[in-house]
Amino acid sequence: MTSIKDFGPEIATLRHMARPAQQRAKRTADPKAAWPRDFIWGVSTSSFQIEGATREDGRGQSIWDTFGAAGRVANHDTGDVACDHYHRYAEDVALMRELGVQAYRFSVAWPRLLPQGRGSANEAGLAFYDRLIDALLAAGIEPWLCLYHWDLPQALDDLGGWTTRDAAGWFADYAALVACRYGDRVKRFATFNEPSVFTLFGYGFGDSAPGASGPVMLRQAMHHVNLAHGAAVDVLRALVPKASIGAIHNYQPCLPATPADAQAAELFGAYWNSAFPDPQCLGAYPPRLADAFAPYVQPGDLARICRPTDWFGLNHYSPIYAKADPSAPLGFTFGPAPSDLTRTPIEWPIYPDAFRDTLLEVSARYRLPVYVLENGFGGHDTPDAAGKVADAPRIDFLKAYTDAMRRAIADGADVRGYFVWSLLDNFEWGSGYGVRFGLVYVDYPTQMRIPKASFRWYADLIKSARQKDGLKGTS
Ligand code: IFM
Repeated sequence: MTSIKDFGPEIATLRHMARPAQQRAKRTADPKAAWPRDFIWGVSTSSFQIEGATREDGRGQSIWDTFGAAGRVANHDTGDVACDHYHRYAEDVALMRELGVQAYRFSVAWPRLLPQGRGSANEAGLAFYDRLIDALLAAGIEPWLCLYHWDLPQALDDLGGWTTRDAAGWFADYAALVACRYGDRVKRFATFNEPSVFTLFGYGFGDSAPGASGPVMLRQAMHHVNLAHGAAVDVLRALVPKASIGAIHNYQPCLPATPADAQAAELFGAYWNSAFPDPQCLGAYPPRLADAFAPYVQPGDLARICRPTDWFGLNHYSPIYAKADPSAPLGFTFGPAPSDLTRTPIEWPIYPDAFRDTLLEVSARYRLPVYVLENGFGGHDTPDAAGKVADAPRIDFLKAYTDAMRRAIADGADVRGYFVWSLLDNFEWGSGYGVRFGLVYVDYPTQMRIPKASFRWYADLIKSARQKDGLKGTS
């Protein structure tokens, strides 16, 4: 059995985050203040969560197909159909155009391009993203392409997946294929989405695909994902002229559920917030984890990982409350949030000040322009008798979080864009289709799309922000 002690010396790397943000001064943003010039408004999705068509046109199997087929997702849901975006992408691009977004962050399904993860490419899969990218460009929407949003080809997992060092080379080859095919039209590339989430849940806690758990596999996977990131940055830089490259990290205060959980929160925070951004942007594992990772780090690795990038992608929803749990595979687990915090219907604390603090923290620590590439509200929306989805709580959430973002910008955070998660209701991983994050409601039996009230609210926000931007004149 593992405990916190297995993870190395205790060094307070995240002490600055342990002070609850509610104790800090609250200020209100000037509602008339304009957003920064050229601020980018967008929406995000991911391949497995929306595409469906998992057995069509030569796509290979991914670890999430396997996980779903094993009945490990709520309600025995699978990604087989999802939002049928593979066939309905044109309708979805039209919705984005109506919304008025300037950019769309999506991911490419590695097993659609390389059914075995390496070797022969699948022309039908490549052609799908040609169609999508061309439709976006025709609609005046900039494609932001993420290489990896968790759908590892099963064939590679059979060879050890991220726990093997070879994975970095497989990923670099896949990145080269993507760069060569789409680099004439796509300039914004992200290597990974939320590497700490898919490694912690997939190799640490064991409740996401591929369902492994234990500190050794976790650290191997984390280090190899870091190596893969560095290798892919080099490949993209070499193959795509004027590429603008980043990685997307979830980053949020990791606070102790009780005073006795302070060490657990520090350790959880080191894994959750720092294990990827620190080596990728600062060239070192956080001190709290350095000894634990030492067995996997070969000479030259940190230089291979820390490659120059152009921006920091930030996903943020709420703070984490951690508690020590010696029986958990990693010695820590999620603890209860304070009872006085309001929560979303899926029990995530609503805490906009923590978002403001995080933006300031990330901007100062990594000194890169920040793009918020996910923020949103998960609920259980249903259409009313008139067929409308009146999601006032989501609007309140988005208002509060965009207001907090504006305050962070006013206080000096270099934030350049904001993307709502998500355009559509979609496959919410282990929760299946029971949780809805979309600005657009998806009626799964008919695949009808119904823009929610929040869709109209976000369209208005973008319109007014861009009008103010236009009024400012050129910079
Ligand atoms: O749906 C996920 C997404 O895939 C990654 N970030 C968090 C979202 C909501 O849980």
